[in-house]
Amino acid sequence: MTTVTTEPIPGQKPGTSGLRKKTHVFMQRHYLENFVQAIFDAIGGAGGKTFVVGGDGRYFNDRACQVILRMAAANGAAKCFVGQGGILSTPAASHLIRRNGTDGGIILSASHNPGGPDEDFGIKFNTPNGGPAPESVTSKMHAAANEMREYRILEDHDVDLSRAGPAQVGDMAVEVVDPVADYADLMETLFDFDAIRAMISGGFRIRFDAMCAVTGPYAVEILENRLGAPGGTVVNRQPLPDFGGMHPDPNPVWAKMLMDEMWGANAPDFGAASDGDGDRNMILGRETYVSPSDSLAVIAANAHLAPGYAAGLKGVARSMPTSGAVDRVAQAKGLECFETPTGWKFFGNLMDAGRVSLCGEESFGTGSDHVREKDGLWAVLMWLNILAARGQGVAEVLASHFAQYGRNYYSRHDFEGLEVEKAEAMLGKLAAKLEDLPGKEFEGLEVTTADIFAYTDPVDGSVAEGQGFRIIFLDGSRIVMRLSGTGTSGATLRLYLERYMPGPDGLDRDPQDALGPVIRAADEIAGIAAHLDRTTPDVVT
Ligand code: G16
Repeated sequence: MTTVTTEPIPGQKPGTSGLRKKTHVFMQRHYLENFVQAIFDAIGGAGGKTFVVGGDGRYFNDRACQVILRMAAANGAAKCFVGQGGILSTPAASHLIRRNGTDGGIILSASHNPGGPDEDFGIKFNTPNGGPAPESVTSKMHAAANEMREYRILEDHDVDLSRAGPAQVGDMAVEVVDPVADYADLMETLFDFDAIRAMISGGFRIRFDAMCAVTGPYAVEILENRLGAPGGTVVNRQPLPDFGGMHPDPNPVWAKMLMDEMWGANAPDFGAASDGDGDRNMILGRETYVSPSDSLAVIAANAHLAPGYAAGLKGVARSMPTSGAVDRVAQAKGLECFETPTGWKFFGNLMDAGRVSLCGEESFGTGSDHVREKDGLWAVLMWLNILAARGQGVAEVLASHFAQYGRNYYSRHDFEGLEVEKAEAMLGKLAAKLEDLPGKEFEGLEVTTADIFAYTDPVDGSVAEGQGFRIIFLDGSRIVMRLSGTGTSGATLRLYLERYMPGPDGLDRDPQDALGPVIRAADEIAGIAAHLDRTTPDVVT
């Protein structure tokens, strides 16, 4: 065991979801080690503790796992559960933490960001409840990293992670576990696999795009092996260190291959994709795109059709930028509905306290209290269960949902690769004029509220400020703006747009068209084109 002298490295500040940087930054001397030591220091040391370790298999995942194991051993940890090959999807890691009652887990992933030596890497710590560390913990990590003078590591051979079974690093026990089995078993307890199997054997066709990322083996086991979908249902199924050059972000832009198939001749009945670490999902029907906000609302309205949720939901929560579609379902069903800042970590307390059992975000994240992370395949299975139980297709389910609740037209426009100073200057000017906006009219829409969202956690009273700009209009339309907290270079402006139409007319318009006045109002109010020199967003979801 050696104690290595080091120095604080600037910039080790976790963002929306852990520390994300370019891979070459993580591969710099001491970079990973400093942060791992900061994690252990922030949780009061690793002595006698147990952890889960694994990641999405991106470039450097294998080396980082070995470093973490040797550092955990040198810091006195009793045991680590590691996914075979160093692989664990984020929801599977969350499940393993909870199932084995560990003191937390270290997950290696930059989620939906591309992977490879020139792309992105990331690391995050999940607490014993299986969820992402809250800000009270991540701020301690940042503080510890800023003071870092030495870290502890064991000089040892690599652990053989290629086979499941027991192993040893110094005095620390290691258990290499099948990354898929426990997770797939959990899914069988939540959903009606018989009904889904019957629907598939009746000719219902599925395409699942794993985007050469971590969900390939999970989707093959669940959809093909356990549910009987034909071989080849899962495409891009082999996890690769660079995701085969794909950008594993399941949205209409990056999952283009799947979109083309779903809009092509002889399209399958159902399409879905997941991201780098398996926690995001995109749901599609034939020529039908389900916006994540609508998906959350449809699930809230129909979750009782799945055996694991037959008793009804405890309550629901959505991130502030997510549309209010789910609020309407909650109101109709008499459920508590919470609005939290962006970041899955904000749902943890609500789930632990038994206040909510369904959560969702516009950023293609949906999940329940079966784990403490969003869960891509869970959302896919929930949809399949709903379709099987209702005997309807995706488009029919959506149409009947809109007919009942009205439609919250919704879109997110991303402006990527911005100069940080320019983006901040634009938002600074917007902040200065917020209090003058109420009462003013833009594109025929009157502003009623303009503020910067702050959240007080109803469970522990912690306060999160500066969580995005909100401009709300008299008819309920909404503009939200914030800078992404998951990028690794420059700034990304996220512009969220929403407009409600009660129906019965006007429920099947093109969202960009329906949102036209809100989009123009956003530019008029914030001066996006003028400040950023951009007229077209890079990604529209
Ligand atoms: C992470 C968080 C999500 C958040 C998303 C987008 O997702 O876990 O809660 O909604 O980032 O964050 P931002 O808008 O700041 O980029 P993931 O899938 O990247 O872990």
